[in-house]
Amino acid sequence: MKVILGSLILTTTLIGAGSKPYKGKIHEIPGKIEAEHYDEGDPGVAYHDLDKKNHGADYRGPTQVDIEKRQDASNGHGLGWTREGEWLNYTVEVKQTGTYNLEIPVASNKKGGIFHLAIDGKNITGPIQIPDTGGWQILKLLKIEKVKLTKGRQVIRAVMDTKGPSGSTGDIDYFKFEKVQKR
Ligand SMILES: [Ca+2]
Ligand SMILES: [Ca+2]
Repeated sequence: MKVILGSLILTTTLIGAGSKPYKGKIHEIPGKIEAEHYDEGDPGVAYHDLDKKNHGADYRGPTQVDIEKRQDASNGHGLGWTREGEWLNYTVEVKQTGTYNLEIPVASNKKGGIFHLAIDGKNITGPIQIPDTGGWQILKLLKIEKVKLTKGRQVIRAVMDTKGPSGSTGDIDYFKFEKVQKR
């Protein structure tokens, strides 16, 4: 029992440790988080990328994550070449505890895979399936409703769970959180 407890404590300590906000700027929620603005830090700390070759644009200098330059994307860039098992951290400041709706533009040639967002290892969105959007160059907006968030600074992790017939999880432009207003 002690061994199991020990490893649980270790896991909790490691999540988010050493993962630092991109350019020192914490993402604010409500707000838009560019997928290409994942945290700074070493591989295995701020992100995990499986592609040996660094695909795409030289947007952030030395990083293994594959960032694609695309004119139709917000900030002119998005994540590309996402693989099953990859993940990225985003340090955020949630301004208000409550329920949020989430918008995520994605692209996939053939059906993509499933991903989710997590905080401290807890899945906050449930499985998000990336559909066939009609091609890698066609972004479609996914809407995820009723994501519960607690006020404060925390690390959101985007986790690529599976790949689809496309061979990838899918291209991701940004994550936009909007607070659900009570009526
Ligand atoms: Ca990759
Ligand atoms: Ca983007």
